[in-house]
Amino acid sequence: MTDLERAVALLAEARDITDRRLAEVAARLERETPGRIGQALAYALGTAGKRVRPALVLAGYRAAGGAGDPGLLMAAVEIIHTYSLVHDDLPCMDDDDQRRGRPTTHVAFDPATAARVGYLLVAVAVEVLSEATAKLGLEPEARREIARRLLAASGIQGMVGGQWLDLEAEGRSLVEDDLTAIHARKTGALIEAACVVGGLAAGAQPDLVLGLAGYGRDIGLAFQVADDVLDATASSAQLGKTAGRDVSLQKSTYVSFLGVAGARAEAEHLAGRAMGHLPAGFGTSALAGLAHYIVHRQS
Ligand code: GRG
Repeated sequence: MTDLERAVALLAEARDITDRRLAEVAARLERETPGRIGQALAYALGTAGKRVRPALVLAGYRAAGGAGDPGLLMAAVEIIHTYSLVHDDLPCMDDDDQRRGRPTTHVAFDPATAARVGYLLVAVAVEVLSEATAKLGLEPEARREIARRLLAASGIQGMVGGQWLDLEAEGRSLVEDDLTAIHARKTGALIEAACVVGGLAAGAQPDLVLGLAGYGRDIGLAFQVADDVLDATASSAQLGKTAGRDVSLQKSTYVSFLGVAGARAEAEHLAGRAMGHLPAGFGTSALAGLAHYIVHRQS
């Protein structure tokens, strides 16, 4: 099996595990939250994503020797990602009407409902995270560190801060370093945290945690560079969301700085560099394959 084939198999496994866990969470939320909000929560959780972040949790977990079931941890990370997509698509942010091949949550319901869904999902993610680390039987210190890493990556130093800067930058010209700082926080931080919490859940030693963080940082950036390329080159049908948004929102992107070929080369460079962070013997085939997949994906 090649590295890429191994990554594709891992992604399929992660998709299966995550979809099952999210369906359980969605069914519970729909029971507990009557009416439209419950339905909208289940709608948002029911969309079919690639589940790249759960696959990275699983790969980090297994690289550190984990042999249990990190399914709830994978789901917690995906719930944070799902909330960010629901809010990202809102009229006050990127104002998009399609996501994962379906109407966005605010189009299927309404913007106020979608805003509430996003806020509620943050609390749901923390609840699922807490259950995940308890079920894995982790010590309090490991549970605390996993929560700290995931929530810090989601907050002002990570995803929210990156999105904020990204919105402020619309219509303004940036230098490449500004763009890298935005991408690293908006998209890279959660991807980095996915790798790290996977490792921590399996008791990874500090050198591996550091290596997974470096690997995650580089593939996280590569992921957003590849996203810029797809936005400029793929069709809406292929992406399941509106293509060409970066140009219509006048965003600076890696494609606007480097052109399509230059951006592709940059993503490739970052993916190669990512593997160099891992300590000798831990650069597993699945991690190598995922880095390759992230750069060459078609959606
Ligand atoms: C309050 C300012 C403020 C922000 C709230 C909305 C938000 C937080 C953050 C936005 C983060 C975001 C949407 C980043 C883009 C990341 C990205 C490239 C998403 C696409 O991920 P894929 O390709 O999607 O993994 P699927 O659908 O496969 O899961």
